[in-house]
Amino acid sequence: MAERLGLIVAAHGRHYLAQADGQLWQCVTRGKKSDIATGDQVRFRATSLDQGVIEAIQPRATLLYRSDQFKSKLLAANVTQLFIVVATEPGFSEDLVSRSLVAAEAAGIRARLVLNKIDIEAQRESARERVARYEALGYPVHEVSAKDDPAHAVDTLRPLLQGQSTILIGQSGMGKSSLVNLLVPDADIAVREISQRLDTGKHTTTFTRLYSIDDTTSVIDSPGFQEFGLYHLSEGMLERAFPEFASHLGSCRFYNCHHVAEPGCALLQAVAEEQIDASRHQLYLQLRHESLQKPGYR
Ligand SMILES: Nc1nc2c(ncn2[C@@H]2O[C@H](COP(=O)(O)OP(=O)(O)OP(=O)(O)O)[C@@H](O)[C@H]2O)c(=O)[nH]1
Ligand SMILES: [Mg+2]
Ligand SMILES: [Zn+2]
Repeated sequence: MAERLGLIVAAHGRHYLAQADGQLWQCVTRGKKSDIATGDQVRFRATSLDQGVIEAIQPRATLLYRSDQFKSKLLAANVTQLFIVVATEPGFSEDLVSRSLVAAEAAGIRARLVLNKIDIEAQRESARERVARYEALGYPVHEVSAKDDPAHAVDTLRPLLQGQSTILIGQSGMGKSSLVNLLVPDADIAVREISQRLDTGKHTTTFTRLYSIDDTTSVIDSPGFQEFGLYHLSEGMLERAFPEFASHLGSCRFYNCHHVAEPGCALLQAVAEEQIDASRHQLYLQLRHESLQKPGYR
């Protein structure tokens, strides 16, 4: 049977749903390969009226992924924009937000923060203070309440989606799916359909799902995560993933400075002078440490 070109709209284990020719195809890979991500364009061969075998992945514009010492986990392919969704309640981890931002920078994907649940007054001011730090670094912050003021949430976020492939990521319970349901007409219906076919059906999101809004606009909902390993990033990639480091790089005494404890390090100097937040430099050191644990690196 003829090969078709499809867009992967859901990935669950080694099962993939491809959208092609106006329908969904349940696809598998050959052998044990599972290196396909939601957002990938693939070539597949139909094996029945709605099933297929993936033959090849088309070249990717971007690839977002996490990794630890042993394996990497693909989040999504070809996304152009990351919405990091945080909430007033439950509280969010700044470590995870910062790691998500580093991942976005390293992948060449623009990032924004969405502070959801601003209707919860008790935590509102402290959450605002915590996201303000990221705003100061140049990442836009958008305050919304999916529940209390859905119209405002749509007015705020919908224009930002146009022409972009946007993924919403964040910890469980922040409101990613609630926002996707507002931004994508009929998203809940689609989720139910996919849940049946991929055999899940819980409230919390268990797989990454892409919704096409029009030819150039899509939105991806993803499961909440607790960890964001970045073992795959080299030292050189790491130092460039912190935008506030940029103006200091190249000014260190040693051209191959690691910015750990070297004399004449411009980054350490900037930290001492409080031009760079010490916690951001600390994260750089931590991520550098992690990437050096990886067997085979360097
Ligand atoms: N008070 C309040 N609750 C909200 C708001 N948005 C979402 N919630 C609630 O927060 C809970 C979690 O929302 P979800 O949209 O499922 O969160 P999620 O980020 O998709 O979570 P995972 O799929 O587990 O990663 C639900 O009970 C929502 O009703 C909001 O703006 N205000
Ligand atoms: Mg969800
Ligand atoms: Zn240095």
